[in-house]
Amino acid sequence: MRKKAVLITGAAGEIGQALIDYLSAGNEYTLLTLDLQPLPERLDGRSTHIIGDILDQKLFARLVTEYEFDSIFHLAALLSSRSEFSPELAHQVNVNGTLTLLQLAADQSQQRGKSVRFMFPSSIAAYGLPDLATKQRDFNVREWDWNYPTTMYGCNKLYCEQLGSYYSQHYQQLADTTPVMLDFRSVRFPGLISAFTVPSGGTSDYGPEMLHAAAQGKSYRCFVREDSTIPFMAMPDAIVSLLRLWEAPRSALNRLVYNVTSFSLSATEFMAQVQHRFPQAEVTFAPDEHRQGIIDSWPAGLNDKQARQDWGWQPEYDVDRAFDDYLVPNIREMYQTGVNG
Ligand code: AKB
Repeated sequence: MRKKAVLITGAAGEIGQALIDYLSAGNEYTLLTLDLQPLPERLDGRSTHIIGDILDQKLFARLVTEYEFDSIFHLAALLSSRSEFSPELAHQVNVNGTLTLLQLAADQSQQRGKSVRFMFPSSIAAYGLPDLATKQRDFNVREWDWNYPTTMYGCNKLYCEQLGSYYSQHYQQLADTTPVMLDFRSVRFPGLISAFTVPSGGTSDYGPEMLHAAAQGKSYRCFVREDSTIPFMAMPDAIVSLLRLWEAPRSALNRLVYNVTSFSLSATEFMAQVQHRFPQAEVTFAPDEHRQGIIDSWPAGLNDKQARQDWGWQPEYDVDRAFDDYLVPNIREMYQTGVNG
């Protein structure tokens, strides 16, 4: 008899760690987590953790004999800046890895006669605006606007959204019988800011890096221009959005991919928020031409009206609450005590 479990890939990453906290809280779910890295010690005992590669087909062949997955949170990915250093590797991890998981979910949906719910975090990187004038004019983009990514990561995210839609709506469309298809759902995240972890390999990282540097009394060289504006969100809201969409009845959903956002800030405004809480914070601006190009191509804001309408999305943390109630108190405590989370 196979064990029922919720699978989380990329579990040692920022979203993964926060998601494990939430999902393990009520002891309601058996979690199987996968990552190339071990989980931090504080998450010991919360899941069965496997150190492994999402490109390892043999690993998955073994896992499906042991587990039946009700849901999969497929978080593993190489982020936008990292992906530009090795685009082909990024494609393998971000696209081939997702394809393997979709295939697994499709097979398991058929075997158990019930859809596996497949949660996929997408990103503002799926957008590509042509110039700053357009970025300013079309400030809050809708899901179908400007889907012309300029990064490998953005191309991968956009294509995997399409793959997910295919597997959940048209898979094996010429077969004699219609298979039970998986249930794919995705949110396009803005830049995420966690109090407990610092991102690596992303391009929105300057926000959280600036804050974490200030909290440690370190100076920070920001790699984008002062006026660079993108949307952000505090990590608890990111997790809640994933979970709300996960729990929503299928009949309520008018799309498979939804924008979610909380607040938009320019890099100067971000710095002002940080310096308001950490007056000694030293920030200089030394834009990197290439990373700047990526940020300029991303939207300044997201229109998340459809998520609000269909499944009641509403961020809990606006910019002030994010800094005052979540980020700053937790970051201060973490760097004072050295205790993570
Ligand atoms: C990145 O910067 O690559 C990510 C993202 C916006 O998806 N944080």
